Amino acid sequence: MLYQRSSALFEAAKEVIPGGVNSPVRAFKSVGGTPIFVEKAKGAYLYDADGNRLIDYISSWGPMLLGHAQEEVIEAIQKQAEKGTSYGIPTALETAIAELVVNAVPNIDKVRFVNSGTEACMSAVRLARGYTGKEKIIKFAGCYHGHSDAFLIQAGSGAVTFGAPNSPGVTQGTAKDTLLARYNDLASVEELFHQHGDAIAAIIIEPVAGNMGCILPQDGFLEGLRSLCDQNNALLIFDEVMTGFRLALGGAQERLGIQADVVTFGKVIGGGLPVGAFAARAEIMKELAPEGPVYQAGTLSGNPLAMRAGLTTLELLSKDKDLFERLDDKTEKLHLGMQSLIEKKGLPHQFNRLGSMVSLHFTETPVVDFETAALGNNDHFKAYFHGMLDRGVYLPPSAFESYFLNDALSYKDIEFTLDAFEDWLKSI
Ligand code: KE4
Repeated sequence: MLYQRSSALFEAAKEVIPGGVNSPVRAFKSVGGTPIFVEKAKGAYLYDADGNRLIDYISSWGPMLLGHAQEEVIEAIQKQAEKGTSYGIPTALETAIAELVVNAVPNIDKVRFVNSGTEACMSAVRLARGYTGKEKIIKFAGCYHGHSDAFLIQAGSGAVTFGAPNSPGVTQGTAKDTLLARYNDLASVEELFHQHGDAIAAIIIEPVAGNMGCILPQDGFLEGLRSLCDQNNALLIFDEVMTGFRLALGGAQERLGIQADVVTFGKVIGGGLPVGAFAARAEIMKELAPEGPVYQAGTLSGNPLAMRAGLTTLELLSKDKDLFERLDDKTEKLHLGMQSLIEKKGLPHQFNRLGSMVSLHFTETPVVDFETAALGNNDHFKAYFHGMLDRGVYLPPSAFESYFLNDALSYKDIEFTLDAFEDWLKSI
């Protein structure tokens, strides 16, 4: 594949944007090489600056569940834009999408819209602290909840890729209120409650982790967190920025049958425009300004263009009952096809998959937490990433990311991907 124009665009970008990107993981630091620059996308395909067509397995890190430039979503955005793009004044549109979210997601009565997953998670923690009157939170090594200070304590995703789990600029004062546990290790959480019990406001967790690659909760783990929160009057926050409206219409709560107290959203809920949200029972949400004392605000929160993109997307999801089954089936075909090919090759490998989230780790050790995810052979991953990219398949440029399949992906695209994988395996 040719990348001349992307390389030139990257050089120009680096002159005026730190690292040439507006989000670190896009810079290909952990896989090496020059990041591609995209010119347009349609359905399951990206079209880069050099005219290469690439099958997209990141779907903008989750939002593009329906595929890129989905006709009804684009048309709805175009029509909404003619009415103006931002008012900073309430609209009926916000109520319409809020009603859809409240009806689709279990255990919530009210939802507040913001502009990113980071904002949603940051606000959810402030709300939990305000509601409980307690200060500490528990997060899990390798889970990523956005770049708010309280979370950049051995964060997953980009920060792990850069091998800098504690980011400079995060103060000790902040760090002391974030306690770290190990994913799938209930004893590590029990120990923290034993040490800090009455000071812990909440546990925040990705119910299915997607920032260490994809990692599933082991049997009893989430149930154990639920009872620890009940025993210690702490709130259970499900960060469903990735899993929300992806694992099921009702997200991980529906798919896994676990009740959270607060749920955060991003990605799919905005249909490709900047939207985050956090939601809970009325008795918790009433603490939020202007009803209650916990402050949270945003100029572009509930922005009509973003609300229209999100509402149209969620309406399409709600009407298409088979969509999640189709996504599950395509993801299973990709997983099992790759698995049989890599088994024949004899390369150490682990696949983790749930719904349309999947990841391949080059290790014999089952990947169940951050430590085991870090055992993956990154040289193999780099070769795999570039080998697939050169054969027209765009995977997440980090071993610590989940793939996100979208509904525009065809079975032919999956066959193409498996052929590319087989060809790469033969080349090493
Ligand atoms: P944003 O602020 O990036 O919208 O959302 C933060 C966030 C919160 N919670 C979870 C579970 C997330 O995965 C994310 C963001 N995900 C990353 C991908 N691992 C976004 C990609 C990026 O950082 O560029």
